[in-house]
Amino acid sequence: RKKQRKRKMTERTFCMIKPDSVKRGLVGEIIKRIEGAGFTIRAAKLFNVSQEQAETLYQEHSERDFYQGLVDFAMEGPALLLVLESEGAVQKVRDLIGATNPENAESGTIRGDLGEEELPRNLVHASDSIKSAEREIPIFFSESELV
Ligand code: FUP
Repeated sequence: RKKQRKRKMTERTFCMIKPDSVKRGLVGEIIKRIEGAGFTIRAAKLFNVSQEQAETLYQEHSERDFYQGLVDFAMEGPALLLVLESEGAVQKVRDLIGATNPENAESGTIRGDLGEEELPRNLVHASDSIKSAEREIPIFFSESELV
């Protein structure tokens, strides 16, 4: 039935409130937007990302000229790591965050409203697919850390 086809699946996605956000004191504002959009927080920890974790997270970009800067940035200070759950969570959190480059991100989005610096300093990371979420969550969380 039409109604059933339209129903979105409950999904989990990985989200990282990056070191620039933590340094700028934007954690509360960003969490407020995440909760306001209806996500359930399944895991959260303030964490110093290791080199191995940063390299693994961004492995798809390893041949790009911005890769080293991106890895260094992920490690430059604590980040708030999250597992978020909602119907259609992967797309929903990406809509909330906005375009990769804050300069191009629409107002109303986290990057559009709060982004003030140049790439890679774009405040938040979120998985781009369910497959990515399933790969990224275990880089940072063990099963027992998910509530
Ligand atoms: P997004 O999924 O929106 O985070 O963007 P991408 O997967 O395309 O890029 C991952 C990260 O690489 C971005 F968060 C920032 C960084 N990046 C740069 O530093 N320079 C670029 O030209 C593109 C991406």
